[in-house]
Amino acid sequence: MTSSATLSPTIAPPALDELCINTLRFLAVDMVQKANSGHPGLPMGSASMAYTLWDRSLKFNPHDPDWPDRDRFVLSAGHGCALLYALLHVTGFDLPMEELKRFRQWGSRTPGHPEYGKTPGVEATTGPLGQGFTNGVGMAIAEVALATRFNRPGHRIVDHYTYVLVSDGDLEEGISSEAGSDAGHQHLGKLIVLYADNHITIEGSTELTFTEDRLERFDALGWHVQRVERSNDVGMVALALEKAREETRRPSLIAVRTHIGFGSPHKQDTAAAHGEALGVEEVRLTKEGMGWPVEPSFHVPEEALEHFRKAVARGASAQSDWESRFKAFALEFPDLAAEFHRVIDRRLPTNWDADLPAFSAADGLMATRVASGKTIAVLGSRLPEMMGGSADLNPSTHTNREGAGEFEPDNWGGHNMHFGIREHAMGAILNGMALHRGLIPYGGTFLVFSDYMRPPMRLAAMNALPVIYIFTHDSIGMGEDGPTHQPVEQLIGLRSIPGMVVLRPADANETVAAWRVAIGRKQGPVALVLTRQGLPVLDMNSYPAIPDGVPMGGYILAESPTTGTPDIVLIATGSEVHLALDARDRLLKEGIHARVVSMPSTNLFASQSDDYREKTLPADVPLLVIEAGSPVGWQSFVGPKVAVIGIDTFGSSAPGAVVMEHYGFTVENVCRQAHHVLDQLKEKASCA
Ligand SMILES: Cc1ncc(C[n+]2csc(CCOP(=O)(O)OP(=O)(O)O)c2C)c(N)n1
Repeated sequence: MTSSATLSPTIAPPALDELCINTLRFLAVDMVQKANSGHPGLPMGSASMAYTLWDRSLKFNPHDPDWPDRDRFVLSAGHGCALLYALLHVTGFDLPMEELKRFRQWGSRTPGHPEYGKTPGVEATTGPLGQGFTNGVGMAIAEVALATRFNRPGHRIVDHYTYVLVSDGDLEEGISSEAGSDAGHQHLGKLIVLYADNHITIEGSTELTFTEDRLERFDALGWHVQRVERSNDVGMVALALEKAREETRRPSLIAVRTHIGFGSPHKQDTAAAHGEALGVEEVRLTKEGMGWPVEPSFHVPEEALEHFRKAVARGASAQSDWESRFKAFALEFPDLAAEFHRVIDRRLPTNWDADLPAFSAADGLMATRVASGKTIAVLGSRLPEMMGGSADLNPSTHTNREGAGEFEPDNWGGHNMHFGIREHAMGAILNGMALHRGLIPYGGTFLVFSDYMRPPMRLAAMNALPVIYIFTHDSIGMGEDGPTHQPVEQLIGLRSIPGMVVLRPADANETVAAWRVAIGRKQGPVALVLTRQGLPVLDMNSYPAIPDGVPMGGYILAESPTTGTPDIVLIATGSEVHLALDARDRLLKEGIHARVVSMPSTNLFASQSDDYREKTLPADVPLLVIEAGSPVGWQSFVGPKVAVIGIDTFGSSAPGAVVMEHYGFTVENVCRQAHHVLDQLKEKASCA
């Protein structure tokens, strides 16, 4: 079998390697052709380097894809997933041929982009370019953090590499510079990135858009860089991988000159190898040109399969070797071994929340960000798997844990992370850490900058990753920095992400309860939305409902002063809850009986029973929402008949209290609006 000499100046690899590589290529070609949808180009060009990695280096066990000390492999260029599915199938993962034949079809385990949790062996959901690369950085961080925590002299129980396959798009995306900078700075020597340097993106040649010297760029970021000119040269790729592993202080980038659509007479090295099947005729020509049988499709030569399937025995042996080493470790360090399993399984220790702080009115005004910091301090002492920080805002977000040490180059035992001013990368690194398992990752920034990390937050929610976000400076109440820093539409934006739990606590005690929810929720991300400004503490003696109420998302904080049905329910979140309580007192003097419902989480409230929601917000009682954010969405959270005091512009620069007043967040205005709601109802009733 030979490569078409006219197409590419490649050195023919030994016959079995080539047979295996072509098996991968044509499985991918046939998958895309049968689905009549997908990207054949990248798999055809990158099959050789992916094969080399999987055949010569990658430590994995197809029969136990979750073995904790496996190497991680992330296909960041998720559009090329046909290649990954082919690899998983031939090496013996639970992905039968029927699934390859159902590529991109309803209910298959071979979706259009790799989806974590759907396909055994898929380590991360990828497709949005740049995310997988950065997940890899997070995974490599998790590896060094856990190795530092658990390994002991003579016992290396955490010792694996993170490999990522990236395309031009991954490296064009800005996040790759953020994450690349962080990885270089952190000396993540066990992160190895293979770059499919094929000079083509969707619109054509990379000459159109991407002309910097990529290797020099990564060199400048502190990476070890190599170039392999011929991707089909298995020996050279293997050698580069070996050199990358020998380099322990710098992450590695190996730019491999690949050819998109390799072997296709009319599509190789063109953008036409993207985004659609080659076409029946082109598939035939390609197969014929490379000496591959045109029929049957999905052909896997026995010899190739036999070779690929050696991965099963190899993986089993690697894992059993690790297991015996782990046994020896457990004999010497039984507590540490139990702890390792606990964190990998995401189990919480008993009494993890036993002595969380309880605040009282005597604590005076306290911003919820401050209460959060105090809670993190206690949680962290109970949960050494907590690791996080902020995008250069620790003093503002209160995300630093005193005494917990800094996670810094060559001092990977610290728990406090410094992501730098790189929110986007922070989000995707947190995802990588969660995907790796063994850590509870958290990251903070101002709420308004959560927009910079929307893509990874979306993926965290899609993949039910337990990542915690700490978003402070949560409204116009943050004051002087003005509209650029005053979030308005971010709350509704976060709430609209399916699976994201957003909690905006009203005071220090609700903040503690919110943290309890966040840590207890092992599936899916949680955003804690916290104030910059001080707020009165809701004393638990007066408001005993807080600990049980917060997990419900919304609860009766202060019942209407008279028994029976209230005249109106004031629903408030975060800093506006105090306003609602004050308004309730004043309304009473004006003859109106108001109930105050604190609603830290609309998402959690929506998941309660109809009965609970009806008891909290009776259908026949008018509702008035007070929230210093966009009014959009409340109708779908609490019902169509709701009035909202919100903000539908961008805020203003002035002291926070002044801004709040100007935008109508005053007791007077709340009472006025309550009267207005009730007057309108009366009017309607009299007209009826
Ligand atoms: C963030 C993001 N933007 C846009 C896309 C759509 N898209 C899919 S592949 C691709 C570019 C493909 O070029 P390259 O990354 O070089 O991959 P290759 O040509 O090697 O297949 C684009 C723009 C995407 N998947 N993610």
